[in-house]
Formats: sequence, C-alpha cells, structure tokens
Amino acid sequence: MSEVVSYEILSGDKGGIAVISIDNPPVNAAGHAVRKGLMEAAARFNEDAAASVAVIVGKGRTFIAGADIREFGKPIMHPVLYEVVNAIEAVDKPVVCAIHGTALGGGLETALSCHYRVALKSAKVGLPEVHLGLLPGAGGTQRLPRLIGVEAATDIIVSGRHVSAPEALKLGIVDALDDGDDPRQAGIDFANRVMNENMPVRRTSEMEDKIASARGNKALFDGIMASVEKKARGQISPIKCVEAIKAATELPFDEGMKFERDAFIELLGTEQRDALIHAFFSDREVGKVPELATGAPRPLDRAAVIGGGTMGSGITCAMLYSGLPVTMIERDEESAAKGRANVEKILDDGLKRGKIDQAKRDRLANELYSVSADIADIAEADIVIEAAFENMDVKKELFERIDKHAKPGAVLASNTSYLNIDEIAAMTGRPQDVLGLHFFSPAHVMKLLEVVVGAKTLPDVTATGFALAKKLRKTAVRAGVCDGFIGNRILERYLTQAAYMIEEGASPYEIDKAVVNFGYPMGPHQMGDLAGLDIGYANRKRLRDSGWNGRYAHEHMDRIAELGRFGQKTGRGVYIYDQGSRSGREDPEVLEIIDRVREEKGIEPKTFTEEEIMRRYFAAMVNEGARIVEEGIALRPLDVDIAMLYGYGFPRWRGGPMKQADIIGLDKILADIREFEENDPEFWRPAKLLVDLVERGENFDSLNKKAA
Ligand code: 3H9
Repeated sequence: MSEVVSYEILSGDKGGIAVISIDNPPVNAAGHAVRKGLMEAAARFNEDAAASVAVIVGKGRTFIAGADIREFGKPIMHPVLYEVVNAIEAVDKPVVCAIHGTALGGGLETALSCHYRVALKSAKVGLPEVHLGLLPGAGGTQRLPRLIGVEAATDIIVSGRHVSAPEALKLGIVDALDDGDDPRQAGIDFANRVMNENMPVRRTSEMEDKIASARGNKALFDGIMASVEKKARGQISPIKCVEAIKAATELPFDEGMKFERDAFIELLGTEQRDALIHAFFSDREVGKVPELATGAPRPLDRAAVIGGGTMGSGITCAMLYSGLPVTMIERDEESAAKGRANVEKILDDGLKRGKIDQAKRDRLANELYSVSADIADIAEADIVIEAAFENMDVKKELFERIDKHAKPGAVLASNTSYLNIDEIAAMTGRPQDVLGLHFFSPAHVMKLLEVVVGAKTLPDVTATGFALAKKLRKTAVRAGVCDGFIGNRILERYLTQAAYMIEEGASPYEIDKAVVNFGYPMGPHQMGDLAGLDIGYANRKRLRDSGWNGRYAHEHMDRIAELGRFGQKTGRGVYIYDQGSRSGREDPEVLEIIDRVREEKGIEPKTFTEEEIMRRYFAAMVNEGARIVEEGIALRPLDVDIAMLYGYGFPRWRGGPMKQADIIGLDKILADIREFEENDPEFWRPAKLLVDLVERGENFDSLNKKAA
C-alpha cells in the first residue's frame, strides 16, 4: 500500500475487518498521497473476499483535518478528493469511519461518504472551508443537507464552526459515540456491530427525505440568502455555499456535485481565497520568533497587575479566566476597592453571557483574585504587569518600586501602548527581565497581544510573553521598540490621513462609510466614539506637550472633545446616540465645527469619492507598515498583517494590509504614494523597502517566504 495509508485485515465477529489507517502527520491532511492511498484501499476492499466491513481511521492526534491547504493554487493532481469520496461511497460492502480529534473540511466529507460514522466523545467535526474563502468541494454541500436537513447544514457550512461529537450525534452527523480513547478500537467495535446486526450499505447521496421539504421552497432560500448576504459583507464564499446547498435540493446528486465542484474551482481562483489562506498560515507563522528557539519560558504560576482601571482589570480578568492567580495592586484602599469593583463587573458580565457559571465566578473573584494597596505584595508573582496611567514619569517611578519588591527572575512588563520600553527598563537593576506587553481594550476580549522586545530583554523573557499569550488564548505579535510599536504606529498614520482629508473637504461620515464598505466592522470615528474621544484627545495633548510641532489637523476632534462630547458614553461624539442607542446618527453641529476650522485655516473644501478616500487611507497604512518592517520593528510583513487583523478590525478576507497591498500590486500602491507625495511631500515619503521591492519585482510575501 501507499506510505501514508495502510491496509490490514483483522478477524471480526462474523468475518474479516479491513482497517484502513491514514498516517500523514501532523494532521493527516488529505494531500495527494493520502488521496491516492484511500482510492487504492477502497478498490482493494471492494475486491477483497477476506473482509466484509472496512474501517477508515486516522493515526496520531486526529482524523483528517481537511484537504492539504498547501496544495491550493498549485496544479491539480488526480485523484482529487471528490473522486476519492465518491469511490468510497460506491463500495459494495459497509465502510465505517472512526473519528477522533477533528474531522474538518475534506475530513468530514470523507466521513460523510462512509456508510456509518462513530466518533470519540472528544472529537469535533466541521466544514470550515468558508474561513479559507472556499466552499466544501468534496460533496459537503451535497451530502450534509441530505443527512441533517438544509437548515442545520447551512448553519454548519456558512459559519464554518466546529461541532462537538455529542451535538453531531444529536444532529445525525454521526451514528454513535464511543466512550474510549482509541479510535481504531471504536471503529472495530462498530464494524462488529455492523456484522452482527447485518447493517446494510447506506449511502448518504441516496438519502432524499431530509431535503424533500426544501425542494423548490423559494421563501426558505430567499430568507437564508438575505441573512447570509447581510453577514457576509463583501465575502463571496458564504454566498456560494448557499447556492450549492440550494443546488443539492434542486439537482440530481451527480449534477449537484458538479455544481459544487465548479463553484469550488471558481473560488480557488479568487483573491479572497488567497488572502484568507495567507491569514491561516500567518496565524501559525507569527508565533515563530527567534527568541523561542533560544529561550524556554520562565514559570507562570502567579501574576501581579499594577493598576485596576479599564486596562488593569481587563488584563486581570483575562488571566483569571485562564486559571492564573492574580494580585492586583492599587495606590490606596479606595482605588483598590474600585479595582475590585471593576474586576467583579467584568466577571458578572461573563456570568450573564454564560461564559462562566456562578461557582466559577465566585472562585475567580474570591480565590484566584486578590487586591492590595501595598506594592510589596507583588513579591510572589512570576510576572508583574504594570497597567498604570500612560505617562512616562508615572511608569518610571513605578518600575523603580517594582524592582525593589519583585522576586529575582520575575518577568516585569509594561502595558504601555506607545512609550519606550528601554527607558522604562533602565529604571530597574534588571533591564534584561523587562519587556512590553501591549494588551488591547477590552483586554479580556481582544485577541491581540504585542510583545515588545527591548534592547536588553533576554530571549526567555520574550518566550514568557509568548507563553502568556498562549495561556490567555491570545495571538502574540513580536514588536520592537518605537513610538506606538506596530499597530498604534500604523493607526496614527491612517488617522492622520483621515484628519487631513476632513480638513480638505471630506466628512467623518464619508470616511467611516468608505472604511466600512472596505470591510471594517466600523469606521475610525465610530471606533473613536466607542472607545471614548477623551483618550485620543489626551494622547494628542501628550504628543504636543512633548514638543511635537508637525502639521496638525485634529482641531475639529479636539473641539468636539472639549465640548465634553466623548462619544457613546456621553451620548454624543462625532455621532449622536439617541437614548440608549449604540448606533449613532450624523451630527450637523460636527459638520459646522469642521467648516469653521476650514474657514479659519483658509481651506476651500473639495469633494472626495469613496475610492479616493480609501486609496489614501490604505496607502498610509501600507507605507508605514513597510517602514516598520524595514526598521525591523516587525519581523516580517505577516506580523503587521496579524496585528492589524486582530487588534484593529482589518477585514480578514483581505488578508491584512500587506497582503492586500500584494494583491493590489505594490507598483500601484507606490504610484499612489508618489502621486500624493507631489501635494504633501512631508507625509508621503515612500518607504525605502517598498521602493526596493517594486524595483526588484518582489512583494511583501516574498519577504515572508524568505524568513520562513
Ligand atoms: C478542504 O478541506 C477543502 C475540501 O472541502 C475540498 C477539497 C477538494 N493542510 O493548527 P495547528 C498544519 S479545505 C495543510 O498548529 P492545532 C499547520 O499549518 C481544509 N497543513 O495545530 C501546522 O503546520 P506548522 C479544511 C495543515 O492542533 C500544523 O499542521 N480544513 C492543515 O492547533 C499543525 O496545525 C481546515 O480548514 C491543512 N488542512 O490545530 C482545517 N491543517 O506546524 C485547518 C493544519 O508547519 N486546520 N495544517 O505550522 C485547523 O483548523 C487546525 O490545524 C486543527 C489543528 C484544528 C486541525
């Protein structure tokens, strides 16, 4: 047999059992060798007089995790998976699939083509192709509705979610659960049952009952399509999924398979597929940083957080949820009580949302969490995270005190979002133990953690930052020291560009609309209103107080904030929020404020198209991203992409700004920058890296590949 698929005969209760095992680590992806091996095994079993039932099972940690994603975009090699699954289903004797780990995508499609399915209780199944810009291309859209009905199948296919084995049993995706932890044995036991109970060959493709009521039901599909279109917001693949499921109800099975196959091939060629697969692999590459090769993480059994405000309490709860005991430090008893109240509010919210139950809420609040007004209580902590006011003097003074009380070997982190970690580290006698851990608000929710590595930070300290992120189920991105690190440095550039455009004639509402239509969940002004306009105001003030005197175009935002209009929390910001409403409406007074600023500056407003707005907004992002890579602040372009995807709402189906720039073409982005540079040379100096890449005919992804 093939190297990755083995075939053996065991004697069962009433005849031979052919055990077909897939062994293609790490996740048994159905690459060419696996497909070929399965095809041969199915043919062999069909002819094999020594076996009356077959079991297909995966070796190692999982059943098949899907098609081999690395093969997408390369020439197609037969047999393709849909040929394989059809061949398995066509076998004349019963085939059982034993599922453990995950049966995802092509893995579940393989299982659906078997005549029976048994799963370990811990297993998960799903069709996550939509997250890769695809649809299930090996019969998933045709077989799953036949097995469990159109509505349940649509939910699973369009959401791409993982379904637990118990739910899969309830829905009818699997026939039985096995209590043990050995999938091979579970498969053999089920095969014996098939023999003992004379269970027949049962082909999913021949099941028609569950789709009968959906056949020709226009209202059903119109409803599904309308809701999917609303959620998809620009994404193609969810729409194609619904079309293929509809085809399952309208066409004979073979024609439905062809419909699905054609749609799959069409999606394979899209930019969205390219972008989403880039995001998939970048998720995994971003954690591969040099320090992890040389430094093992330090212990992480107890933490201390300095500060109980919004950030401090969010970070505390993120750690409590992961099971890490936290001591919170505040400056006096009154602030300590406020800190506790902030933490309890988050935990109560978690309880309300069903994230935790009452017992867990009480254990986290009373056993894992404590608060103190004495900084000496950080003495037991393996990691101390300072989340105090964003002010260099405050932080310096705190780190001097932290240095006095933290135990030797403790990791000392600052949650600064802009400030120089090296200056902070220099206040201690152990700068090698200091790093930045930049959490995003709300810290118990947001996935991104920037791990900021200082000039003297030891590799094992950086490794501890990454280990903490993993424990908290966050995505860590390594960043070097500079004002704003990766994310906020880029944010500052595109917000500045937005402010320039407003000064020149665009309205904040036009900018938000363009950004939302690009795929962001909200525009920068909607975001500002949500976060609180007082934060940006304070940051700008900090910058100007520190002597910065470049071109300034945020006067309108300053004036809005100075009116006490801080956004949603005050009912008014750039938008007006009618009583209790979270979606704002446009405010004519804001437009008047902007008009007044323009008049004072003697600017004659001009109009902007949505395309003009996005070209400038996006080019500002890419140019700064390139500079950040060029300076080594980000290791690779993919680190910039991941930061913007997880911290700033950049649409995943565009892959991140650097990937999107590759897709558009770096020569076009550079041409845009050079065009803008003619009017504003100060802002638009093209990044050297961008110029070099264009000259060499390379792109950002070529840098990712070189670094791999
Ligand atoms: C599909 O099936 C299309 C079909 O409908 C139609 C075809 C015609 N291929 O995530 P991990 C690598 S589309 C290639 O760290 P975990 C991964 O890059 C597919 N490689 O482990 C990593 O490599 P490295 C639908 C893959 O335990 C290593 O395996 N399926 C694939 O945290 C370990 O992965 C999916 O979308 C793959 N399919 O999570 C499922 N999968 O070590 C995608 C993984 O070099 N996979 N790798 O960095 C997953 O969701 C997770 O990997 C899984 C395990 C949950 C399985």
